[in-house]
Order: sequence, then C-alpha cells, then structure tokens
Amino acid sequence: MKHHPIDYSLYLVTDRRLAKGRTTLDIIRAAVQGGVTCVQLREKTCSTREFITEALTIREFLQARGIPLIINDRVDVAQAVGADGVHLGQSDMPLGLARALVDDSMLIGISVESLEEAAQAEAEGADYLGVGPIYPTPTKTDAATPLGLQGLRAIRHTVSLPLVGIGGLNLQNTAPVIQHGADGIAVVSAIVAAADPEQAAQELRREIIRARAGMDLLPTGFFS
Ligand code: TZP
Ligand code: MG
Repeated sequence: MKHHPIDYSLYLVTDRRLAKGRTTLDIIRAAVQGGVTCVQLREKTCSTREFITEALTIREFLQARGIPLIINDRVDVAQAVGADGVHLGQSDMPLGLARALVDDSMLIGISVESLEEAAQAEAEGADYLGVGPIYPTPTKTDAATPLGLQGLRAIRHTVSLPLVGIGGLNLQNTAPVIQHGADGIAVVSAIVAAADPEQAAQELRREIIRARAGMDLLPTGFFS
C-alpha cells in the first residue's frame, strides 16, 4: 500500500557542501517554514552512521509536519530509518532489486536523463521520476547534457508518472518548467545556498502556484 499521494510541487534536495556552515536540519527547518512539500536527504560524503543519525532526526521533524522524507542513493538507509521513499539514479541499485528489498509502502523515485530512461523507469514500476538536468548546473558535475524544456515536454507526453524537474532551477525559470509538464521542481542551490532559505522556498512555492494558475487560464491543448 502506497502512502496518500505525495505533493511534489517544491522538492528540496539537500547538499551540506552548499549550506554555508548551516546544518542540513537548519536548512530543512527554514525550507519547510517557507513551503517545501517534499525533502530528499542527499549525503555524498558522510559516514553511514552519521547519515542514519541525521536521517532519524530529520524524519522525526518532517513526520510531525506531514512532509515526506526521501533518501538519496541508499536503499538500506531508507528502509532502516523508515523513510517514505528512496531516490535512485541510473548508476545506483536497479529498481527491481530495490523494490524487492523494501516495504511495499516505500516510494521509489528514479533519475532519468532521457526519454528512453523515462519510459524504462515507468515500465519497471517507478513511483515518480526526477527529470534532468533541465538546465546546466554546477551542483552536479557528472550530470548529462541538459534536456531543456522540449526534452521535458517529450517525456511528459510519453509517461504518466509524476515528474519532478531538476537542474539549474530557480525563481526565474520555474514557471516554464511547470508549464512544460513538470508536477514539481526540485532544487538544491536555489534553497540550500540561499542567504535566506525560508524566503527562497516561499518565493519558489508562490511561483509554482502562479505558474499553475496561469496554465488554467489558457485554452485546453495550448501546451501540447
Ligand atoms: N540531479 C540532476 S541535476 C542535480 C541533481 C542532483 C543538481 C541540481 O542542483 P541545482 O543546484 O538545483 O541546480
Ligand atoms: Mg544516486
């Protein structure tokens, strides 16, 4: 049984290396106050023990506020801390093997960098897709060639899973990403590296709502 549907609107992906001395929990607190709807804990450098300790604290904080926690890369950590989901890239554990290890309720998100990867992840039973990079980004140095808005739209027309755009997203380019078919936007630096992460999250959330409202005013089929 899956959880109630997740709101992917504003999806925070953490990165302690960009947090300017603030803890990941500091950033998450501010971002939740500002209106993020989903949090992915992404730890690329700390020990497994530290990852788990941090994840337990963050899970407690988020659970009390009804915000889902998704763990990056580590199926074992996600399962151990009772996270809502795990997020896997194309070089991580294959989806089918991960599915066999976790509780039925665990969401599995897959990063896709092409239409082919998107179709495959949907066929294999992913719960949602991270689609990107949409734009170039210094945050992930091994990211593929950017998909751009047209790449996102092509994936939107091919799969029916929730799509979360990622890569180089900020207040200035959020609206077109929503209008090209993303159910939400995922950001690292636009919140984690912001001088005021709460304000940054609040502005992004408002922009997403505004972009959706703008779409409602357009005739059906305008974006197809
Ligand atoms: N996956 C594709 S791009 C990216 C990840 C994790 C990094 C996005 O970071 P930013 O700072 O929001 O561009
Ligand atoms: Mg990964």
